[in-house]
Amino acid sequence: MRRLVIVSNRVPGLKERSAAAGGLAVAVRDAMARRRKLWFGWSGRTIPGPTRTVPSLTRVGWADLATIDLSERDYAGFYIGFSNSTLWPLLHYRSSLTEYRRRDLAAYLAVNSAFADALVPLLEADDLIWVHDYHLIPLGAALKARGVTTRLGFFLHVPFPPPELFATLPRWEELLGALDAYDVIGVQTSKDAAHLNEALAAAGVAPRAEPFRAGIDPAAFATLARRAARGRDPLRLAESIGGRALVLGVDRLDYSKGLPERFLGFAALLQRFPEHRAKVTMLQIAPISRSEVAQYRALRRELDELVGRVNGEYAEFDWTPLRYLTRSVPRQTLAGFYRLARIGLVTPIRDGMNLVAKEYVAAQDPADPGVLVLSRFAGAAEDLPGALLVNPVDPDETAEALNTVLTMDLAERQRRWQEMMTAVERTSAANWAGSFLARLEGVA
Ligand code: GDG
Repeated sequence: MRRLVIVSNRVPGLKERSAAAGGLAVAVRDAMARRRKLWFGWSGRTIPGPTRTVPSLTRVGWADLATIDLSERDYAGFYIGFSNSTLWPLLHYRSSLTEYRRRDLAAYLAVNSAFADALVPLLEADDLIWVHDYHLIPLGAALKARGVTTRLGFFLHVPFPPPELFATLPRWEELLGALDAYDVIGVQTSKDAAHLNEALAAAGVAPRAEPFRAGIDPAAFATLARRAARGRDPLRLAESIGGRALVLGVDRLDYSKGLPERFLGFAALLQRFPEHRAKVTMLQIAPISRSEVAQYRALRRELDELVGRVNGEYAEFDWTPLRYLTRSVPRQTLAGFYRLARIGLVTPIRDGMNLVAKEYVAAQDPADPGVLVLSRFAGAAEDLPGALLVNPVDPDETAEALNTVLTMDLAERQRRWQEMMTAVERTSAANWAGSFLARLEGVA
């Protein structure tokens, strides 16, 4: 069996084992347990400079890891700049948040070249190379320029916007032209594929993208949640909500996730359906991310204020409606929290897939399942017909969906859960990675 070389901006599993439990890592580890694997990427460290192109090698139980350190300048231009201040907002349809600086694009191209310089000496003749996400669009072309002839695949984890929007990016044709180096290009949904293919055609580039729906390991996550529900922290949470219904949100603190709109939706529930006051508690876990980017800091300030306002307005002396944590919690605890929640509230303004939605479904007790309230703009909405779909920018619509679930009978919750769980199993991580690699190997 050919060795698999995975390239992504960050390499999982470097520090603790639990870090390897994120969506992409789990998918790859479980789907290809029998293959030899090399995972290459940035170490997460910056150095005064210049970027190192001699990788550090580590062996963990399930893969060989190779990483390089980025110079502080490259980190600023490549990661903070072009990746997360230009491409991230643009790919999430947020052109008004999109910044553009020529020097950031130069750093983006330079880091992709540095990745290629560092990776080439580690390659074997018949490796399969699978490159992940928007940070590394030009990597395939940089590898080919250095004489790599093996099969190259690329997967975009985030959405692709309508072509007119993408074309607001200076030199967009050139960036898409770099995709020509890949043998297989995967995106999350058929809509993303249609948009990207239209943009590729407009740029006169020949390759075509196909959807491969990302997912989780449903059986493993269900087991984790069942066990975790008896753990210390989930029991403490259950005790502290004292029989109230729990509404749970879990997202990186990111403007694509619709957090302010979600809090307004919860406030609208309390305002318009006062019968639920003091009978429902919302918990939002929102680990801080990308705090070097100004818009993320502004979002955090906005949320701090909004949470204070909602609680100030609706709290009782013995009931806090909205609990908000910007810390991350261990994966196992998270699984136990999902299982306790009557409602999983997942309302991104735009999201490639959204694995939280699938994790929430897999974590439920089949005998007494909760219900997912999901944004119609998450990729997962295409997969999960049993969810209540909402337009996240309308707080009243979110409030109405919350009220519907809070008054839903057990039979309907079970029917919806069954439908969703079947879909989560069908679109598992193993199927996602397996079908992508089968295409890459040329057997499907
Ligand atoms: C990108 C695309 C696409 C979150 N908080 C904690 C925590 N998490 C874990 C969740 C889940 C993962 O992080 C988040 O995955 P999502 O898919 O929901 O969102 P992104 O991070 O934006 O991922 C997305 C995905 O790539 C895969 O293709 O679906 O559209 O944006 O696994 O559980 N984990 C722990 N503590 C936390 O506090 N341990």
